[in-house]
Amino acid sequence: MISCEGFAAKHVVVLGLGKSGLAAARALCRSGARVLVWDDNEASRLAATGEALAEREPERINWAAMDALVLSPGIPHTFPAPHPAVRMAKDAGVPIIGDVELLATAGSRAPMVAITGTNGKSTTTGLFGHIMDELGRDVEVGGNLGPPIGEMAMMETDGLYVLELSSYQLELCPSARFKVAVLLNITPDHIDRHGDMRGYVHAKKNIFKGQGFGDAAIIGVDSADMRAIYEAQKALGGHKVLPIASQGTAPGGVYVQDGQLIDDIDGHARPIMALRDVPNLPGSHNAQNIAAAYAVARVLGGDVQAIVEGIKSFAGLAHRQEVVAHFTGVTYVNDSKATNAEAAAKALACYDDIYWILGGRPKGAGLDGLDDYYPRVRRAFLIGEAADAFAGQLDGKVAFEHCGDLDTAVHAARQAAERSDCAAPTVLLSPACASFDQFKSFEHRGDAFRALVEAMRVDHPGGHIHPQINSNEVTP
Ligand code: UMA
Repeated sequence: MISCEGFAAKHVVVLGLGKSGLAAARALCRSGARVLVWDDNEASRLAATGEALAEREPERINWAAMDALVLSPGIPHTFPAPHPAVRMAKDAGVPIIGDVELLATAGSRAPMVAITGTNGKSTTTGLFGHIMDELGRDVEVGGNLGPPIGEMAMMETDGLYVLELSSYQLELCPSARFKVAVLLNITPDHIDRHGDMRGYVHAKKNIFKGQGFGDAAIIGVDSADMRAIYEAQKALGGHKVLPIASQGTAPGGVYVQDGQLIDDIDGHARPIMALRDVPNLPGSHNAQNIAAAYAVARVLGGDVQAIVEGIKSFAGLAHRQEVVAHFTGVTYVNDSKATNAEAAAKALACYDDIYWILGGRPKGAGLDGLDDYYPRVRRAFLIGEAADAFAGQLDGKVAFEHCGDLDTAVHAARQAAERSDCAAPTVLLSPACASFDQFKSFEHRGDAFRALVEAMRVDHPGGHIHPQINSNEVTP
């Protein structure tokens, strides 16, 4: 657990008792801070009763006597409206920080690598953490994915913190200085929390804020907007700035061309590996993640061959195009994390002859933008609240059937796939929907898919079940 000695004997309010807040409160208490906690949700407060944390409603706190407010990432401090406690803290001049600031001020001399971006940050973080692990580096991987910051261990100079950071977290860590900061891409997301796209981009760019001589910024340049961010960072001088690209070249950086990963960091473009040798990270979206993780490992002095071995041995992340099993000629893929059409598109692009399980609680524009992938889909199996709407969108384009629930859909998809004359059919759970109509979370839905597939496979002992990837661990 991180030590927050700088907060010893300080009065700190922790708002939000979810994953991040609870871990922060525990770390602060252990470091001798005088901690008051609050959560607006009674159930969350009840869940924390065994923790012996002093609860106090924000209205009853003497804010003038407080030294900091530690805000959970999910709690708004600007848009759409600041939480009342934030207003009270601001009026009293109390600094508002997040858990990343606790790590940044913890006094560990282990460098921090931070990874952000709208898409791919979890995979890049997991992959890079795995590479470092394979290279024998002492790593702590966590943040927005995996263990919360407060639960991370204190490390010495030879350790390395590998942090996936959200735009929310990047707004509340004013002292953080990242040895390597990665910004993969930015497309509209979380606009409600940042006011507009400018606010979102501004939050993301905080990742570079504390950097100076000896640090490196690695920036995806696949779009004009991202290229502009790259050029602006380069113009600042001081830190090293490297481009990465999954489409087109990136002189002085790392890029993917004709399926090959190219390293041009030293100005001598050389092919490093074929991406087809990384079966657990399929698709062009993963090309950028691989380029980024490779670039960070190289910047930190990793041996090229060892990095390549690390990339090849990465098992992937749970619920993201996770190969669950292969039997009777059918491959089963769990992509439960795909909660919208954009995410589902990435999986649909990777396989031919797809038996597609989709549906759940619909989001935004439903299946808009997926038409190009329909020739790959042999049949769709609809579940959950979105079934009728999706049937309307698929009508005349893809054969489909209403299955109601996941259990029925998995069995129907299996039967259809096994009876097909396709050489390598894939049963793909990529729902393009939230899970909350039938499951607690996308993890719960993905686990249910795995359990159903494993149960079916009992009749086919010749097949292969891939070991489950632990969703709480980022490094496998
Ligand atoms: N709460 C209040 N008042 C409010 C709002 C929330 O008291 O007005 C309380 C809730 O009752 C709840 C707690 O705050 O008990 C939840 O806090 P939180 O939403 O920050 O959730 P945590 O469980 O602490 O999880 C957070 C991140 N959540 C968000 O950013 C929304 C987790 O990222 C992260 O894994 C975790 O900290 C550990 O660092 C999740 C996420 O969805 C995966 N992230 C977004 C994303 O990836 O797009 C950014």
